[in-house]
Amino acid sequence: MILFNQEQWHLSNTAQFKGLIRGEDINAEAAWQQGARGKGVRVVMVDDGLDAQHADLVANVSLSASWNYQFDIADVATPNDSQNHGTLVAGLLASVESNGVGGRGVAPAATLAVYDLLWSVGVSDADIYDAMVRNQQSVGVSSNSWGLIADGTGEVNSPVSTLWQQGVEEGATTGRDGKGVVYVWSAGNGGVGGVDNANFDFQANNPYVMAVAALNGKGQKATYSEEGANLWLSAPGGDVGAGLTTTDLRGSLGLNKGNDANDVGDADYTRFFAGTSAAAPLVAGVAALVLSINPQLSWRDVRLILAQSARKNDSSDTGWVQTNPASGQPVYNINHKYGFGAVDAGAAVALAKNWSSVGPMLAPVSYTRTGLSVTIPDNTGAVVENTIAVPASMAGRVIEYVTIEVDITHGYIGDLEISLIAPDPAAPNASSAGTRSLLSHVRPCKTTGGVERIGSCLVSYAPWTFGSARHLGESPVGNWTLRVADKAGRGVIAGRLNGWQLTFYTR
Ligand SMILES: [Ca+2]
Ligand SMILES: [Ca+2]
Ligand SMILES: [Ca+2]
Repeated sequence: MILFNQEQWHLSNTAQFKGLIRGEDINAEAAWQQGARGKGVRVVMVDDGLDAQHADLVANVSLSASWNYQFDIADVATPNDSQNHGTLVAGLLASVESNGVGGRGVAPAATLAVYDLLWSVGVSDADIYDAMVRNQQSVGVSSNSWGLIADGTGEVNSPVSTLWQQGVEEGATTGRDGKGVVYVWSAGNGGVGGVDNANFDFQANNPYVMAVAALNGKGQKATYSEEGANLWLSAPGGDVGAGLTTTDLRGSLGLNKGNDANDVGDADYTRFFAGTSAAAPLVAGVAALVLSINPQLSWRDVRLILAQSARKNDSSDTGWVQTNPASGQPVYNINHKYGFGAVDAGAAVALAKNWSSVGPMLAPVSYTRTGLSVTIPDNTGAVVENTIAVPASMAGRVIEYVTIEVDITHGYIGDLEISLIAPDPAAPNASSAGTRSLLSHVRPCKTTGGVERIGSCLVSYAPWTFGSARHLGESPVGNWTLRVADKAGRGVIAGRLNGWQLTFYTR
């Protein structure tokens, strides 16, 4: 038997491989030392099946709590060679510790269920909804390393059905006896060359999920990881040459077929899992640790704890700024590459122990501008601005998330830079120092094969809803400014801002 604890750098980075920097990990040991193991917490992973009899998983897997959407039975699909993803994710979440084999999951005593949705034949929108709400009274954390939108095109694609959105809202609102299911989502792997943005994905930018970006072994953005104002957290996701070590389909199936001298010697494991698919379950595991220490926490408490306890990784990066907190609220470090920073299990568990649950979420409040018809000149340097004044009657509210729906007609949206500027509480009549959310960046739109294609960006933002985590803890009161600029000459045609809507999710 071979133990891989020592090489799981995402848990404890001792610079055990070339190119790693000591300490760039999730600080798992500090959480475990406080007694947090994930015990009593059910974590559901929505994925493509699982090698449920794997020696390092079997003790934590609940088949009766799982669901196979192909056959509609409480079971897990028997994986084949093209369905190895779930087994990789599962090991990061909840590999059994101290069992003499393999490695450890972040939450090594959590109960693990898999909703076998991906690649299943005959999956419907109703199944996708079901995967968000099934057994919602018993599910603590829902770990999602998948998406309905292809990564890496720079396009936006509106959902054809709203059932998925209904599912996460319902699970967060009524799940777990009203405390809510904690939804964790991979931010996306389309970040190479700055093409994709996590905000071009209606799942990763939904108010009821936490989007997770990926770090390399130096604590910096993995090459593929997507940036976005909607990012909540970051976690190790590995990169070329330094993947994460986890369970693999046994024997010659999966990533490790037993014939790669660079992989681990036991073909039931691999050291080459990388992606935001790997980062998301690490955060889901930390959420399970937090809930095992304090089961009364709501989904919003967990999010606030993870944000406040996150570590400012890659601290010399110029993208770090601080929020302008409402009265009595903490200051958060934020970065479009990292959200609130690298998840810190030890700090999160410590904070969770004495956390006072925040009050209920108030009904979202929207402000809308319609019928604007403002011309966006083509690549002239001009910036179009429009402002929404949020009245003092909103004083006392504390922002937890903001969505921004824009209605923009344009010939090539890859040319557009779109930002939201929050009020500056120190200077109510000037917006220059308010927190900025970059919603859309200038990029080439591509085919899923990576070929630049003007036609891919012909779908206007008409409408498109962006999300921002970056105003957490701020007050909504004051002038919010939308800035739109066409900053490149592709597509030639001038565009038009028709309207926009700002929605505040607050307590
Ligand atoms: Ca083990
Ligand atoms: Ca294998
Ligand atoms: Ca243009």
